[in-house]
Amino acid sequence: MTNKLRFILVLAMTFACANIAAAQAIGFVNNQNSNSVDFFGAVGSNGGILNTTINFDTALLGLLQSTLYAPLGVNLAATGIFSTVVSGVGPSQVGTTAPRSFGEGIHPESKYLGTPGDFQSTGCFAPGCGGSLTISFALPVLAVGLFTIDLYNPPSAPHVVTLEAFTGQNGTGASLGRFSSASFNFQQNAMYFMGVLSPAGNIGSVVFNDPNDAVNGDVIGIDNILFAPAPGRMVPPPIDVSGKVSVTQNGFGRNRATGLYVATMTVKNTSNTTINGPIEVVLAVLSQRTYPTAIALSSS
Ligand SMILES: [Ca+2]
Ligand SMILES: [Ca+2]
Repeated sequence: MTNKLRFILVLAMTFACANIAAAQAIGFVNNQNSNSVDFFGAVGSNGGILNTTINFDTALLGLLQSTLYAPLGVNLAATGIFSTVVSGVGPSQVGTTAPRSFGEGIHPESKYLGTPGDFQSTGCFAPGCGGSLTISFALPVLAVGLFTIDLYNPPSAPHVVTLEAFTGQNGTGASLGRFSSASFNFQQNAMYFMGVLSPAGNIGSVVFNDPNDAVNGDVIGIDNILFAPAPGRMVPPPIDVSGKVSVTQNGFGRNRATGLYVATMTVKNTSNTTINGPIEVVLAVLSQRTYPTAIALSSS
């Protein structure tokens, strides 16, 4: 077989952003009535655009599917009470201890993450009444936030929940900051927002943690996860660097075991400048009978 392939090479350039320092992130937890408003403003002033589509309203009731929002580049890993999608206004627990807050309003009836059990009057004291929700992103993001429902956290009987951001996925890498809930009683069913923003746009995941409240039996829900992709992490369009490289290829040889014709192509940087990856090689003008079935890449 003669070489009937013609190669056009396109290399994608990426901006030098591999060494972003783990700068401290900013928390939005202290203004119990307007955290989300502050968060919206900060996202905008940092050039971000919020994605507000994660509201669980298209989810099936029951066990949360971790890949439900995979098309958005979001993975959800839940434990305890946040493993379940339920429907309603919230846990509706009773308790009038001051200081009370309506937060950012009463949660409208809809699907959310929470326990399917009814603990309105009795409380829920078992270890499984707490839980965690780890939100990971395929590409690092600028900011993440969520609404809690029915949190009972007065100073006299604290049930502190936290939101911590990390540079890596699944709560790995460097911590960018850990933020605790405000000391108010948000029962019944008031929404309280907790958010975190990293100006470096390097949040790989956030971990929301609800320790079991064995004293008060408080249970909460989670709804409406908001996030903003990092503007600096948007993938730049590919740049044609064919003129900076040489392309050589040996002739096709037939592998008797597989019956496939195999060739090796070498791409060499012949310029005096560095070419940053990722690298794409585009094969063009393939004949109808000559096309690659598999391509393996290596570099040296
Ligand atoms: Ca919802
Ligand atoms: Ca509660």
